[in-house]
Amino acid sequence: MKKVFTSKMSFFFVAVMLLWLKSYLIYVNEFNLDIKNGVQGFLLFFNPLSSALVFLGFALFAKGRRAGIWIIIIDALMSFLLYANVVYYRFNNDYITLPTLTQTDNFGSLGSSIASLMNWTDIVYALDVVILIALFIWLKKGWSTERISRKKPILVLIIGLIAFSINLGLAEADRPELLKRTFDRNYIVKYLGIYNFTLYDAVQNIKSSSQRVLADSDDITEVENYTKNKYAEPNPELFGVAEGKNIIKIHLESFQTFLINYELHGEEVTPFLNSLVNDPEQDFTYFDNIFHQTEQGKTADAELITDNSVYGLPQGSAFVTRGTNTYQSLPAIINQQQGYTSANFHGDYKSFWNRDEIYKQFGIDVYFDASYYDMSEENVINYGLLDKPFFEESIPMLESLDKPFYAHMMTLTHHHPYIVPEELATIDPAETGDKSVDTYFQTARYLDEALEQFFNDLKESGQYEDSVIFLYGDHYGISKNHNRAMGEIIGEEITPFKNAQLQRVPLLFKIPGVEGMGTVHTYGGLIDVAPTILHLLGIDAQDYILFGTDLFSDHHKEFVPFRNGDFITPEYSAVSGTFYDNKTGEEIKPTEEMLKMKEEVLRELELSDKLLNGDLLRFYTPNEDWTPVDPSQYRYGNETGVVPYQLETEPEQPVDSREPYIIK
Ligand code: GP9
Ligand code: MN
Repeated sequence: MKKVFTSKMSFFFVAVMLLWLKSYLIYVNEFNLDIKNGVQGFLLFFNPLSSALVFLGFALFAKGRRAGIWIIIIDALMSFLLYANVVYYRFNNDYITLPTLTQTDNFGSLGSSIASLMNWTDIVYALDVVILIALFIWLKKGWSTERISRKKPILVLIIGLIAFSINLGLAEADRPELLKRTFDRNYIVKYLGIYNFTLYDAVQNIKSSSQRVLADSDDITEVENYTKNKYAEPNPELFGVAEGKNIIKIHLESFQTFLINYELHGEEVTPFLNSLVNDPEQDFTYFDNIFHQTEQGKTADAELITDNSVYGLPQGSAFVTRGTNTYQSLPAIINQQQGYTSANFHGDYKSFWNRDEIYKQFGIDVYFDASYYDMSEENVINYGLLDKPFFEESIPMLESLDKPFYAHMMTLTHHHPYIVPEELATIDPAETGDKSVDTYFQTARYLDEALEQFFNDLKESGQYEDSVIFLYGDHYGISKNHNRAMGEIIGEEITPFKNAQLQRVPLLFKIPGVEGMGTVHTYGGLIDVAPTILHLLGIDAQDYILFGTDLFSDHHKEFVPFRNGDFITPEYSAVSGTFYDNKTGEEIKPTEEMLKMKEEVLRELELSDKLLNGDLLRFYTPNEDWTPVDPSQYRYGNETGVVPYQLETEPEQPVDSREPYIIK
């Protein structure tokens, strides 16, 4: 027995078999790869083989015992990559890409999230490495010190590459242009496996950095032609109605539309938000067919999309990978056109999502990050400050801003894994047995209460009546991984069609002097926010490169691209290449027109990527009034010796002794 394994080749094959088996088991158990036919099922099983042969095969070039050590090292690294993806996937329903990896700040802050995503049973995923090490130690003396003939590793690599070619050939036959159209990472993992996906992702990223170097001023023309052609003229009745009004933009973390008017245990989950939607006296206009369109960048994508009307990138977060680009962002436009001061409020530290860098490019005047708030232990949970103290402490900061202002309040407590201290929970959890889903309703309730408190405070401080207030959900809170529990909540099976419909997020507007329009069913996305705001202020969106259109315009284009190339119109939805009738949810055969629409969606996404990857706005001048934003003019953070922003008035109750405000 021992003799069999002392052969380096046998040890190698044991390692290959174990890694192959483990990878396949993980694909099946952990990832939701949506296998549609026999070829896909076979490839899912087959794809780890070539990676195991090729990567582990390199170890065979080493001499004697070292070959064994290298096999173990490479195997451990590949296992680590695989497991890191498992943990990442459990939360994000997605795979790790190079840009998300370089965002170590973000990973670090995930803290409690990461722990809650790991199970003790995951130990089985390390068993193969343990077996290899044990085997290696057991074989210690018997291991031959000779270098095996080079022919063997070369043969192994050739076999590995042949296996890969067969794999790729079958994949391309089942899914043409798999590697060209990279909107959906799930496909690449399904067909080629996680290891090849990681390599592919690295190559893609190197390519995109070279895109900036290669881009020139001609490239912007193509984008400009597209967005100008898509532009929708303003609704004359609303154009300029909000000129000079303060704007308060409220980011509802992880808030999906299904929560509106949803009842759990016979109780409304979000009675306050429901009252804004249902009570005409509140004068809100509620859009119930808005989709989030975000990707891996999550919150950061939602911020990017709403302020710039450009899509996030298919991989990673543009906030990080395109953080030094030139932008012509809403805060800068309204500052230059109408003298608006812009401020972001958020109970997390400024470096998260690289905000402290990219906000400078957006021309955001002040960033009230965690360093301005009382972050003592009882106030903080999960990612940062609880929403109630957040809103409460924000009031004096808001009051201190030069008017008119554009204030972006970003909530945080309603964030996975949806933890709310017992004493703050005012609704019982749901009872699906899926923890994230069950407590989702409790943090949603807490957010709703925090909002009510904020609205009351705004009224008291005289900031409510005359301000534009708009609220939006940033992205989904319950991912596909929780389809079983979600099915129980919604009372129907979550099919791919239904899942797409669940990507709705609420969007609500209150515009001073304009009667609330109740519930409006226009289809749109977060991409449409910036042009809508510009037109309310009386600034024509036409001058700027914006991929969305004014939601109040009669010419608004009602197709909503998702970042992965899926899209939704009022009549039908295109999900993973299949078309569905919105009314029945049944599959339909696409008409010419639908296929054309699909091409347009892909083109729009491609142009948006081109704009960001080529940093093309550096070549664009919107009009003669435009002054490029100078990032060196901005500085954020309430640190000693730094005077980032001076409040006009002393807040009534200074927060502890940390000198949170610098008083003029
Ligand atoms: C962190 C917060 C959460 O500051 O905005 O971001 P998300 O995880 O939703 O992208
Ligand atoms: Mn978010």
